[in-house]
Amino acid sequence: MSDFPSFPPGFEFGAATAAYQIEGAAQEDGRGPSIWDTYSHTPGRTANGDTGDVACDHYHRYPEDVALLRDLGVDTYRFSIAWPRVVPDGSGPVNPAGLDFYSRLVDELLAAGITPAATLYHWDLPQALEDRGGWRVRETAERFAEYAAVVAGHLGDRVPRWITLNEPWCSSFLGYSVGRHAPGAQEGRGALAAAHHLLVGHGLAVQALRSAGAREVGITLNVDRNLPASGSPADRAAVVRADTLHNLVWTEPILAGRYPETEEETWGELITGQDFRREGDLGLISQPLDFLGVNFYRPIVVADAPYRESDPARRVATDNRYAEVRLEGVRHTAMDWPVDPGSFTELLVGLKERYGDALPPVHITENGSAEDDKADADGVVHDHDRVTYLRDHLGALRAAMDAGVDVRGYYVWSLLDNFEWAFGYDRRFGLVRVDYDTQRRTPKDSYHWYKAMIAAQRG
Ligand code: GBH
Repeated sequence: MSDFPSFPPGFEFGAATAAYQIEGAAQEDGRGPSIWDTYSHTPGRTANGDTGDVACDHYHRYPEDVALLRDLGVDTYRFSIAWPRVVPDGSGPVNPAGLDFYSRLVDELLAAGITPAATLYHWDLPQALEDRGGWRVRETAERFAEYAAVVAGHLGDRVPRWITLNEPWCSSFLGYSVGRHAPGAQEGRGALAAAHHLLVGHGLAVQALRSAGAREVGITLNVDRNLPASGSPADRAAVVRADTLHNLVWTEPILAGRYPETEEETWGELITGQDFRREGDLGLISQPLDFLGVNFYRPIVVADAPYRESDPARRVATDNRYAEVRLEGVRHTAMDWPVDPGSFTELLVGLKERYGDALPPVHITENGSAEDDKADADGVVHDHDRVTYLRDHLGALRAAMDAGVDVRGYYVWSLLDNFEWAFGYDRRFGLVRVDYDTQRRTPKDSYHWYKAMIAAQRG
């Protein structure tokens, strides 16, 4: 079919999910509580009070889900491991039943000819660690490395690809500054300390994974494409602050071994005189990676704006004197996110221009769209808009590769409709429809399209 973009031999196609969004079984087999259990069970935090208690019941239905992946024809599947299943209290005893679940999942994938790619942390911090300060304190990074060593020791011979953290921006800034993700804090220096300790945790986990013989190690970032609302110097300066907050805080230490030179103009006194950074941290954080995982959904248009909070003592770390502006003239998804595939190309080319040979090969670890799916009585969904989104973003990815960016693979978000964090079950990203009353899975048109696209590559 001529409207399929064509990719070089060896390019990998996959699908992605995350533990808390699909597993359910929140209290089974010794799993401890995570910050997302606490947060979602707190009234007013999630849409409709939705929680991940049951989610897609993947914990019990994983063989059916792996069968869907096999039929889809993917090369690889990205899932995440729930830290509180493996180490229920965040430190101390390991829970063999938790490890066993992931061991069975990995064996099921391998038997289906699918390469497992495991994320160690997709936001579900053991609550016991949050009670001791969470990512605000360095101890959490140390506990994370211990957990990484346990998991890698158990699965390292069967899982070739490891991702330390998923979108640490969300863990630090949405969790400790915006407050729209667990643990729901709204802080200034606490969020900046969390960002730093996530970076340290990443570095320590890379060491633990390497010692256990892990083959490919990387991290997944939600690098943003920030566009100025106008050509004015004020709006351009706002873009610099947005880039610092969203991107440079991660990419500079990880890829260039330095802190962003624009951090003072972005955070002022929140970042000056901080005491959470230690000698040697940058070396730890900037260890070479085998790949960079990039999640891309949409561009963000920013305009200069005043501080939201006039009292400097009460400013949070995301109060950076800019506002998001609606991008006009393009379609918006059910998340109200603008659809602009060209931004995907520009983001990747921009990363290559900035970091050159220091940019490792890239895997797109998430891309997809939430749409206002209408299911018929049989659960069938004709999600034309999602197909168009995927086709255009794969085309944009191909364009970035043509422009010299070394991209090795693409994971669609997501295999299944699932728990979309603060939006609960109201937003559907799946290629497969989930009926949450019956847990029936029904492939959508986008599933059939993705399957045909993958098959066409092998022509
Ligand atoms: C990714 O986050 C996640 O890795 C994945 O788990 C998620 O399901 C997927 O994308 C789709 O969202 O309006 O303040 O509540 C992408 C970044 C972070 C974007 C949370 C939406 C909501 C912020 N997402 N954000 S808020």
